[in-house]
Amino acid sequence: MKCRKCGHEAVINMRQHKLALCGEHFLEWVPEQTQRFIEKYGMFTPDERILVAVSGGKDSLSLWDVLLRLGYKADGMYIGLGIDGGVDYSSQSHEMCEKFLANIKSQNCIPTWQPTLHVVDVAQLYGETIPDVAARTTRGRGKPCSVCGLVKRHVMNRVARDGGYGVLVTGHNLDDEVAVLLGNTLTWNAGYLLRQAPVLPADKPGLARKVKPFFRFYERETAAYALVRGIEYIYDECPFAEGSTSIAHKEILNQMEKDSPGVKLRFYLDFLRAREQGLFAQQAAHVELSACDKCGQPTSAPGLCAFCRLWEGKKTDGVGQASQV
Ligand code: Q46
Ligand code: ZN
Ligand code: ZN
Repeated sequence: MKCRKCGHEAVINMRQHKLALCGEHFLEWVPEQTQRFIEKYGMFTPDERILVAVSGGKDSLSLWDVLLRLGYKADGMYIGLGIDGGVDYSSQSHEMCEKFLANIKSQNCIPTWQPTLHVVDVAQLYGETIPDVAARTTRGRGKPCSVCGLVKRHVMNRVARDGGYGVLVTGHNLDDEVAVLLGNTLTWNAGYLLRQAPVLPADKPGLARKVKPFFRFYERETAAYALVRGIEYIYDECPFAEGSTSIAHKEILNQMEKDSPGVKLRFYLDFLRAREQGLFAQQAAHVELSACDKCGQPTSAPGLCAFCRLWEGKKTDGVGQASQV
């Protein structure tokens, strides 16, 4: 397979675009496309300070790399979840983020910005690791993912607000988005479908807008970018991801993609179109958010938000203090 631009050996063939590219041209193509998506979906402007949630994985580190190379004022945020899983998962992923930062700074390839990495250690700040909180609460029964998602959302909002960032950026790729879309469609969860988008406006004044600049890239493309660019990342998935429905959905969708290249991208873009045309307009009218009595973040329940309720339980159980919340 030859590169469409220069005729050299291609490193990737993207069947859904009928496009094969060599390493050099692929490293140009990914930032170009990212910039196109940023503009097309009105994600952010070069003046805004951007907070990128990095996990040490290929998607988020590649995204931070691309945004910095494009000249955006992008800082990173790493959340230490305290997950070991026999592979020292959290410490390793933290190390990858630090390595990435040191590396990119030393390469002198960032036009203007001096990026920093914010590190939030959940156990240090709130007194317990994610698996510990999960084991103690009904929400975490069985798997810690629900608690983990809740804590990550809260911490991300908090760091963005405290740091004065207008935009919070995550590395979700098309495979992630389509797997969630399939799950939400199978249950026709209109509330979740309404909240699934590449750009989510801030829920409340002072909170950050949430955007996903890589949402149109297939996972194999972000992996290829990291590889060709020489970005070291953690290969292991979080040990709790094993056996999840979203992984099962990804496999089914990949099978469909094999038979019909582009089906994943079309599924997602057609959903966005339907959403824009008002498919969930009725649900939108019914969502009302108020500020949590304790932390001030938006919540659909009156009184305390779900995050603060997690640590309330801890207090009544007498396990420790949640005073830093
Ligand atoms: S980190 Fe957290 Fe994921 Fe691990 S515990 Fe589940 S939600 S799988 S993205
Ligand atoms: Zn080429
Ligand atoms: Zn709260």
